[in-house]
Amino acid sequence: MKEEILRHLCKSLGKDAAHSSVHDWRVALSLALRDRMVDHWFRSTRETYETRAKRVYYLSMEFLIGRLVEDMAANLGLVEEARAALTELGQDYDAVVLNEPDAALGNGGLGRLAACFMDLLASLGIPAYGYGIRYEHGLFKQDFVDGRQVETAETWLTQRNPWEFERPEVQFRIGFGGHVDHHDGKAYWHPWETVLATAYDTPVVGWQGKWGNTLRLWSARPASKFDLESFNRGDYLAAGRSEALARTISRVLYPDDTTEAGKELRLKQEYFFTAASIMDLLRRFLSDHDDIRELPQYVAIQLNDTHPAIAGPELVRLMSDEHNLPMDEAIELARRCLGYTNHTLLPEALERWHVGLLGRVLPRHLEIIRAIDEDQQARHPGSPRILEHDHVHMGELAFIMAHKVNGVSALHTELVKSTVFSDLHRIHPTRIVNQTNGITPRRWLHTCNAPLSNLITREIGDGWVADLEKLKALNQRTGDREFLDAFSAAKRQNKTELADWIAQTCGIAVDPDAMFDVQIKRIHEYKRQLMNILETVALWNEMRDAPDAEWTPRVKIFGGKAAPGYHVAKQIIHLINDVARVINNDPVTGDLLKVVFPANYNVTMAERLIPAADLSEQISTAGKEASGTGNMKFALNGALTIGTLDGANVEIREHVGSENFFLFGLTAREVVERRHVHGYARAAIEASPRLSRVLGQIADGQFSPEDSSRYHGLVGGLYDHDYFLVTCDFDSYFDTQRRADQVYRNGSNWAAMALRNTASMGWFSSDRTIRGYARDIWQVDAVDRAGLE
Ligand code: 26Q
Repeated sequence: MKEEILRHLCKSLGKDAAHSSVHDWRVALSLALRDRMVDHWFRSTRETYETRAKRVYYLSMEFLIGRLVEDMAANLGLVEEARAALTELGQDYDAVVLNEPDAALGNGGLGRLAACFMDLLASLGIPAYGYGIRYEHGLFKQDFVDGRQVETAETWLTQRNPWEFERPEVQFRIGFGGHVDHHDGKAYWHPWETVLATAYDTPVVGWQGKWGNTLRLWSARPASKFDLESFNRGDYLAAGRSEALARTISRVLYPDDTTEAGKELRLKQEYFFTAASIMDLLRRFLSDHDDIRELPQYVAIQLNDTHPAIAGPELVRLMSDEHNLPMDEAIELARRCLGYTNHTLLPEALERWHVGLLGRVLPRHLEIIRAIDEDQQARHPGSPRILEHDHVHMGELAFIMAHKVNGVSALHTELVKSTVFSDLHRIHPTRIVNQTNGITPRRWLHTCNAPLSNLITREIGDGWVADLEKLKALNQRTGDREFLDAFSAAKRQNKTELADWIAQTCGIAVDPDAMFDVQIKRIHEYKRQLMNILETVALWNEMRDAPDAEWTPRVKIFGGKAAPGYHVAKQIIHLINDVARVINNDPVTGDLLKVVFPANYNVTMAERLIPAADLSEQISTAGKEASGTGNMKFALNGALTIGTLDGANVEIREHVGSENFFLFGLTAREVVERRHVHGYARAAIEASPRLSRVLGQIADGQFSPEDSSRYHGLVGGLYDHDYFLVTCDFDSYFDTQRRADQVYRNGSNWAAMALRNTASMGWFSSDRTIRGYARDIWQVDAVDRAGLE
């Protein structure tokens, strides 16, 4: 390893060890690790090719990967070797690892899920490709200026990316706009502009390095530096046009995690990567099959939400326009290849495109979508329309073009059946299935939490890393005082390290013995960070009223970004920072209560915070969070959850036991009923002196003396249209928090409950999730190559 690192430093980077920076060492180490992956990777590709195995294609606009060095080293079993090599070379391994920028090619849950799936597909030996966009700028960087969120461009690619292989020979021409000619019963699309999609491949090697898949990300290039044909015709503008489009199309990730109404560039991004991926997989298929009708036997395509839903019409277009299949047969063939995962019920997040826009950008696809719509009507008269009110509904399109549609938690799937897709569900009663989300135990326990991970391995061996259900064995230790102490000590160590980091990055001193209460996720009204900060103020009030009472010291930790155009979410950030400033400087409460909100929450920060959390905040309005995956990461790392009956919380509670979960709040059904009660929010506020007091303080400017009306709008909104029922759940949330306080004060009981959580979370490995997809949707075999030689 030492020699390989030195060789890369010299031969690949052209650097002399004596004059190398941390960055150089990190790139050299990454290249050395990548070398070790390549053999596994080639072997897997060869085997898939030779056995003509069915391949899975996971299409996702987002892959929220984070850092890779530790992950790759862990999967290859090379962590100790790498550490030793760098140490012998006089370098600090930890500093080298920290030098890597996060690959933040995603907004949140959906993108992180795609990254976890890539790990599991490789670990289970399923031949698979992830397809996405190689954004030049990932999710924006967040700073706070006077408590307000300020965004700047993220720059992960300004440094060399050592993991990827550029594939200049893999290129597809992607057309946009223009017109369609019809003659002799055939359609000919003449695009107005064209860009080239070129591939960058990152090898993804699974646990113990036995199998490797490819994450192929597309980057846009001008179709030719100066489109010669147009230039010769004297059409200088056309020649420049494709160059301008190529420069923007893979430039930046859209930072909204709910649909932003009909942005043309977004539609072009979606088509760009979907079309390139479909062309690529068809080319691969046709290189060793003659009959395109066999496609469904060899290809399973999974759509991560509707973002790649244009894959349906694109497949139909290629099969009918280029391979001359009849339209209805093309539709049926495409359907047998496609699966669609729904991640949201929020009406504003369901993608729809104006027909004018879609027809302008993709004229042939609009014709095909109309044909799909007619085909569906002919087979199922009265079926919901894909095209309605001048809009193309991507959810309906994805549903109709997929042979299976899945929700991401049991509750969510039931709601998918009974709400957004109820009519389609009636027509296709076996199409919707559930696949509860999961997380990779490698990143989210083994790598991110060394103290706990080592303790578990000492106790039950290391088999749990590949088979998380083995954690169940820890249930026998919940009465073992010595083991509980060791379990608490591991948590304590993580908390001490986090406290040091908080002191350094935020300048706030926190007590590692206080309860670390963490809410980290995108800032959204439905996720109710607002309720959390209101409860914080209420607690502060009561501590000040009786500072000598028996309190449980707390550190409230927040992390998360708001979409740049989401005004209310940005106000909530501002409020949290304003409240933090006041509370953290209050000598009366002192160490009893601190509020910490480090800027720029990302995967790396999650890896730091989750192992150190005592309490996990999963407090969304019931029925709104499709699943959540952060909730799983916390419980696995021995945090107790305070949460509503929403998304996967329901299943987590069933697995860990209701006595080890702090439940509060209205159910999804009660939420819907309550909204029908006239003036429900005002009534809830008036019935709660505690909440009225807090809202009064915020509205009066107690936390924003320099601008006392700053939160009039936010507080007024709660009185008048508290759509997410912060007011209705507030008292029950506050009381449940106090119950958590009491349990925490009795430390040993808390530790036993936390251990039950860790021990019971095996089912939430994405191992189980991927096996479910393989069995119910893709019809491929999971071969456990991790255990094979
Ligand atoms: C769509 C169109 C235009 C611009 C942006 C978007 C867009 C981008 C990202 C819409 C939605 C998203 C992301 C959604 C998401 O992350 N959903 C989460 O998915 C997780 C994995 O299934 C669930 O656990 C979460 O509950 C769900 O919120």
